[in-house]
Amino acid sequence: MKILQSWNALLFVIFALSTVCFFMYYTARNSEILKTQRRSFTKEQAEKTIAPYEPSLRDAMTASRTVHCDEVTEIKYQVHAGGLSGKMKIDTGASQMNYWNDIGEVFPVNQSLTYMGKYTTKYNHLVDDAAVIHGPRDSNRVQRIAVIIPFRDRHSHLRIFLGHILPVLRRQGNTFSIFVVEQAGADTFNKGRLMNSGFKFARTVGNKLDMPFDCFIFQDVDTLIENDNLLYRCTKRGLIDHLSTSINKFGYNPLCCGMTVGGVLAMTPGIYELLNGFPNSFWGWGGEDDAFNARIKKKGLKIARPNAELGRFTMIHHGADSLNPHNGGRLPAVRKSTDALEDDGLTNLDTSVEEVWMYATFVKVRVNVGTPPK
Ligand code: UD2
Ligand code: MN
Repeated sequence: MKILQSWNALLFVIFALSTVCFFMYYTARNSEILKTQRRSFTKEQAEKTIAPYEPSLRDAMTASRTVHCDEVTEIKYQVHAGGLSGKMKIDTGASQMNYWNDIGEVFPVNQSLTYMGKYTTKYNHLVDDAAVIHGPRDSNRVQRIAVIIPFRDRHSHLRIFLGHILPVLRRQGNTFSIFVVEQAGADTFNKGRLMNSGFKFARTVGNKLDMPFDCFIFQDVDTLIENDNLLYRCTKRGLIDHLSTSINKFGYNPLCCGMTVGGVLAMTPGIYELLNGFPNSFWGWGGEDDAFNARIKKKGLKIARPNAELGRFTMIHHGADSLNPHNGGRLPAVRKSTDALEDDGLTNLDTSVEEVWMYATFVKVRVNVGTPPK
């Protein structure tokens, strides 16, 4: 009898243990399923987002594009099958894909472009060149994006930036052009004038190509997207998208960049025009972005921001540029800037395009922005 009892006890223990084990296994398995689902959800979501672009994305995934320039015969884009890739490795070292060397400098389009408003007739070289607009061209469903980069003497950054952004823009199925707007000469840097000049230039080129841009992304050359799930596009009608909301330099703290508009900012041309672009009157480092922010508030427009995870960016480490000294008067200037909103910006822009180069993957525009007041 005793033996029977201890057998019963043993069986009970075994039963209890296996129940516990099964329960643990079941929970673990479920959470594994959950994990997988979460993962595949992200992927599905990604695929859904790029669904309208599918045929051309497929092209992009398999294609190497032939660019009609003498020096360049072929550029190969590496695109991950399956679309977006989520968090990306940021390599700010020199080992980035060597787009810069691969592409070389392609013919200057015109040496003597004069005032921006008048140059269009001289622009026939650009008109049917496949190098200007990349990605799907086939339908009016796609958003055509102009990336505008203010630039001078940051070639190492530009090279890293291009190596980093081109696969992202491809992978995301975007239709895009990249305009590097370089300030000519050695006067103090004026980012606002470069933005306005780049905008006007790209707008004219887009119209000339009969492919007007629907979305402008104003982009610092040193600021690199970290999370490929963040689409490089204008997301919602009527809103301005501030993409770079959390930046390594500020410990990814959204309190830093979640209130500013520096780094990477996207909007439709209509909104940019409504804001009269950036003020032209800010010379040197600082203030032009805050003044732009003040314009947005003044016009009662809203800014959309991705969450801190999606909006992660790396700013390549850099020091101060000798030709971009701090603008000492920027704080009062920002405070006053909205008074002059209608008179200081696109409406009174008096810059001129000096030279234009076509590269296989971007257009470089060198602009004479004038000189700062003495
Ligand atoms: C902040 C802002 C930036 C801008 C600037 C003040 C963020 C995340 N960034 O960046 O958007 O408003 O302050 O003006 O808030 N550049 C050149 N050559 C030069 C100088 C500047 O190419 O000699 C270009 C380049 O694209 C650069 C950008 O201008 O990324 C902004 O200048 P910055 O990087 O020196 O400014 P930073 O990092 O303080
Ligand atoms: Mn910077």
